[in-house]
Amino acid sequence: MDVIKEGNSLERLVYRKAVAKQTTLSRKAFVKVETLHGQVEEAVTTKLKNRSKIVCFKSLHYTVVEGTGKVMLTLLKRAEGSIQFRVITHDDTAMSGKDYHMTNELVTMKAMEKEREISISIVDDENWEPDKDFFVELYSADATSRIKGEDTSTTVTIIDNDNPGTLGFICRNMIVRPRDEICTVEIERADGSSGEVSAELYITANNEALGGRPAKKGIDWKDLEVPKITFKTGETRQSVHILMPSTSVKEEML
Ligand SMILES: [Ca+2]
Ligand SMILES: [Ca+2]
Repeated sequence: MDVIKEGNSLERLVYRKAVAKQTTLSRKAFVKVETLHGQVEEAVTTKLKNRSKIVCFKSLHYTVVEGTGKVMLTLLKRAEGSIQFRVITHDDTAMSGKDYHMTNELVTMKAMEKEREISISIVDDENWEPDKDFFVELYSADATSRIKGEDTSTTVTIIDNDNPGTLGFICRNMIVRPRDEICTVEIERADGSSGEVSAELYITANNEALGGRPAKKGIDWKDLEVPKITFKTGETRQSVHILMPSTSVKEEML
């Protein structure tokens, strides 16, 4: 079996599908996968009972990486002659304005035109978020009803491309001197810095700090006025200053 590694967003997407293909008993959804401009579309392989006789989507599921900026959908005309219809988006877990741009577009396909590509804009934000879906559906020109057929509705899945990283102490064991009045603790955000992240900070006594006597709150250290740290997008390092009102002997704070 090939070794499959997870890399950037598009590789991650193909990776997920490859893993799913190897683990699922049903291969219907994975018979044909095409990659184009950061999106993957699964061709319709199941025999639908009720297909549209007028116009339909070529694929019932498109998956696009958030940073691609748009998803391209292919429409197939089945009716003879010229037709007019609307392409309308609907929220599912993805919200219009926040995750993609709402579309309500009147489309005309001429008699000789059999296929049409349309695009829907995807919002590339800086926040980590789970993968989200929205629907695109084909309606009558006056927008009163959806065109009959299982293939007049398609799902678009947006794959997040942001990595919030992880927070950790740069030094896990610090020794402070008797004359120090402040203990400065450095916190690093590693392996990604997309979006705002925060963490709460608690200080607890180390029972071994003072030769067997626990360090005492209020004497050996003071709690932080704001026990929370927040990193903005792109911020990777911050310092927290802990006051030590009565440090007389060597002690460990954390
Ligand atoms: Ca992004
Ligand atoms: Ca995002």
